[in-house]
Amino acid sequence: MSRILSAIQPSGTLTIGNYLGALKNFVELQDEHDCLFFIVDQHAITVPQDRLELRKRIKELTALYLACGLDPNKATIFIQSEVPGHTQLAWMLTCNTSMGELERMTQYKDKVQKQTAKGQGISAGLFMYPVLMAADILLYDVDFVPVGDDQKQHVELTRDLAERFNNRFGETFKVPEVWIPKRGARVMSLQEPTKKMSKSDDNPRNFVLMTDEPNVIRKKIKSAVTDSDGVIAYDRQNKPGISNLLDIYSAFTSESIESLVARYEGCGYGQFKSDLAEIVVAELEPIQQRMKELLKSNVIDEVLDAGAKRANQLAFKKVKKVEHKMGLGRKK
Ligand code: AQP
Repeated sequence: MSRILSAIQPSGTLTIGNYLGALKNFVELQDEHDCLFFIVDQHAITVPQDRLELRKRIKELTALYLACGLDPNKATIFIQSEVPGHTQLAWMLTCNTSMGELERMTQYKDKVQKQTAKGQGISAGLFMYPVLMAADILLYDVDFVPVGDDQKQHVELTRDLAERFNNRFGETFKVPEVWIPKRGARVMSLQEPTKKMSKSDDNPRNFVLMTDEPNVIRKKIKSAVTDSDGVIAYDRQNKPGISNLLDIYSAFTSESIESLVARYEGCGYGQFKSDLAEIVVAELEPIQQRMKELLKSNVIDEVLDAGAKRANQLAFKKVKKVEHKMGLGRKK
């Protein structure tokens, strides 16, 4: 059975971008693979976070994982900071990573721009983010890493670091493959469809949150930016707004883009948006209901305790192996 790992930052309430690019696929993968799904709170603090908000979001994200259908009997669900092996391995990998490799990371460059625009400084943690992510992955000998398009470059760096380490110190890490979902890999902002939908975006009209009320969802989708020619066609370059909505529709329903375009031929954007809004509401409402129930129960703590226990067992072994290979500590 192959092993799969993926994680989400509790840096805001999840958007339908995170859902379609990550969470929805996790649920399908857990039946056939040994899955580790976790919450990367140490990644979230690479940009400033409010302490109490962060705690709340970690719990809500766990509830959302479970409400979307992740089953703790099939998948290991845990919080990154409760498994010290992640930062231990990250340091050892940092010492085998060049500054140039990290400077090339697109997400780092984007985040620097965002932070600068907000008048906030750039932490060294933001720069090191991809190495911590590589440690997250390499600790567990995973076969596949399912991620949205935006994280592909980070997984490629992980592969380079693993290969370099194996060449220098002998076979230590499994080199993971990136797994990009067929649909929903890159959901774009509703108001600025040439940029990615992100949970930490300052403009709430740019995203639909997993916890948005039905009427808020309807309003956001109906006011999504399109174009003036009124033809429902897929053209990312020239019609980014409607193409993004087609992608979202297709990812929610699994209906192909070609079939949607044919079915909506001659229809206006208004009808299309209104149908899409109802599809999104119908999928999110039951998830929101389950999430509320879970947040009132003890289930979340039980799941996270069990998950941390298993993840720590796996991580400890790998950290010891890497320390040994690099000559750290004493030989016992
Ligand atoms: N717009 C997106 N479309 C498809 N997939 C996406 N993902 C993120 N945005 C989209 C996927 O969601 C998973 C979790 O991402 P993350 O929280 O670890 O970090 P991120 O990629 O930086 O996501 P955000 O929403 O943009 O967070 P912030 O705003 O905090 O930076 C990943 O698998 C990612 O590919």
